[in-house]
Amino acid sequence: QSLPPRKIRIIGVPLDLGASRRGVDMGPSAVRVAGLEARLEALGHNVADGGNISVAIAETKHVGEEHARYLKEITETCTRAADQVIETLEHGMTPVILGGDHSVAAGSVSGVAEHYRRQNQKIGLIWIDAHSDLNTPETSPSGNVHGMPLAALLGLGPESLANICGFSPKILPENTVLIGVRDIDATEKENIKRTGLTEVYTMRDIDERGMRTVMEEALRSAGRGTAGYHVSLDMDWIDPEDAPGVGTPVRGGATYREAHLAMEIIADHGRMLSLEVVEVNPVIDEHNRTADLAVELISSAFGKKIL
Ligand code: Z70
Ligand code: MN
Ligand code: MN
Ligand code: MN
Repeated sequence: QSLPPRKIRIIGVPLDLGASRRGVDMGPSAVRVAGLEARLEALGHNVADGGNISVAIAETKHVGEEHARYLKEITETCTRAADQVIETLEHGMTPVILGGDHSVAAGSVSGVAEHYRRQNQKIGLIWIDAHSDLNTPETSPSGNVHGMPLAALLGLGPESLANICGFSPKILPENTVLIGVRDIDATEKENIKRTGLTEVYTMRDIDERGMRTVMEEALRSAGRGTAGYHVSLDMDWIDPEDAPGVGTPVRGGATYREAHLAMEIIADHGRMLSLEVVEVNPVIDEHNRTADLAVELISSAFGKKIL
């Protein structure tokens, strides 16, 4: 029925300072209410909920720099998330991070990278998203930090995020894969070239070559010469028909079936080091459908099989 049992720790990061639309701070609650812990335990895993990391709310803070709004508070939150992830891995547990907006990834991935760096190992990164999140404060059209975490992890900036855990970059371009992108700013296209990323699988690639081929290639690149990989799943990857409750809905996303298949293939390969699911927005969801889907996809990633 499932993978070898794992010890899993859930870490909630109710952060919404990185996005303009409010409400993704309620994402961790919605995913818990959808039954995450019980569903993973039903698969035979040992699951402990580590609660939420403390996060500032917009009403008590100043926007700060217009080109990277709330960067100071987001960096503080990401640093705490990185520490929690390191502590979780040190205890032999697999972190499951619940966002919050995608800027949390600048912390979670840093934590995973730091933990394996101490063992002289690299990690890979599977970034599954409608967006490429490769803006810097200089290129961002919005100033929203959730459009920047991948740039930070690859060492482009913003500097305070890029330097979490005291080293940069956290991952190499050849071990970083983007899956499902369909909304990339012109400036981000330049940044893709600057970083040397080659493993960018757009929705067109998925349509033309199929989910299975894309995933096999992507996992091979992320796994080459690494301890394994972190999976960062932005729920806006999935078509708004099936995932209406997300920070930034974009037409033309993955279907329910493609999304499950991708997670099942990740489970089959058995090399996922940590998982995060971000951008669930209960304020615009329909009866918690998007959070329910998040729980289903996490279950598939942890070995749930149809038969
Ligand atoms: C745009 C920006 C973004 C997520 C939207 C959008 C970025 N490229 N990321 N939703 N998760 O503002 O930088
Ligand atoms: Mn438990
Ligand atoms: Mn994103
Ligand atoms: Mn996105």
